[in-house]
Amino acid sequence: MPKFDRIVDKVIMESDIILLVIDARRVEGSINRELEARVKSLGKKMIYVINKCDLISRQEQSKIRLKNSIQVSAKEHLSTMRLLKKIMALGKGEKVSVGVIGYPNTGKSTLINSLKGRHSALTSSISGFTKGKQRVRISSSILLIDTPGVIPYKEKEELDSLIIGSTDAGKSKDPESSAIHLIEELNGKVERFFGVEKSDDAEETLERIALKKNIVKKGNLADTARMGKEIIMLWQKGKIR
Ligand SMILES: Nc1nc2c(ncn2[C@@H]2O[C@H](COP(=O)(O)OP(=O)(O)OP(=O)(O)O)[C@@H](O)[C@H]2O)c(=O)[nH]1
Ligand SMILES: [Mg+2]
Repeated sequence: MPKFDRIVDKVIMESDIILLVIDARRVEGSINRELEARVKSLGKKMIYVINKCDLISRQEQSKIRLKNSIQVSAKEHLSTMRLLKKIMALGKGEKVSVGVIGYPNTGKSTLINSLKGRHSALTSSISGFTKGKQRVRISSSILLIDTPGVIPYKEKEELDSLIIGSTDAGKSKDPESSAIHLIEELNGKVERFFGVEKSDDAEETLERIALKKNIVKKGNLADTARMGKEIIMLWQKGKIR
């Protein structure tokens, strides 16, 4: 039995083409390998849709190497028509069902709306928003199927999951260490956002940011847990980029 939702598994089985939606800010970390393996084992055609490209620089975009992928921004309608053409080419003019799968909050519903051109799949910045599958016909030959996001199940994926927003900042188990990792990984972006100097010690950076923003607890000590949550939230909302 696959380790993910039955609804998603059913959608994979009934689809001719799968769009695996991933987050451009964390390509490797937002590909669910179980899901990928399942699609491959069923011999389905798959396109990796690297979404939220508006949140990364052109230079970062050019560094991404992934076979059968396309970089888009569902929100800003960048390259979504190219994706549509790709789907039509794979479908060879026949009627096709296209399953849209991926982690929560990667933008599956937004992508469907963008492809349709009219709002018909509900979206939200809160992960886990889409509950059941939803079918959206976008043309006489293409039927898109929206799915609930597949929840990451491994603990080591907690940081990935926070970074792509599959786990809400508020639900982070350890916002302090996650924020510290995030500061390290983003290599200066957080420091730039808050206007503090970059240092090799991300823990200290987090403290300095908290003090600067006056996020303190008793005794005027930096409240790094609260500040950590705030940083993760700003990242999830695309404010820090
Ligand atoms: N910046 C940016 N934000 C995006 C893009 N696509 C989606 N979003 C945002 O990401 C959040 C999640 O979008 P949804 O479309 O609801 O994501 P989903 O994958 O359907 O999420 P679940 O239904 O919870 O699994 C929303 O706040 C969207 O506005 C994009 O291309 N760029
Ligand atoms: Mg959704």
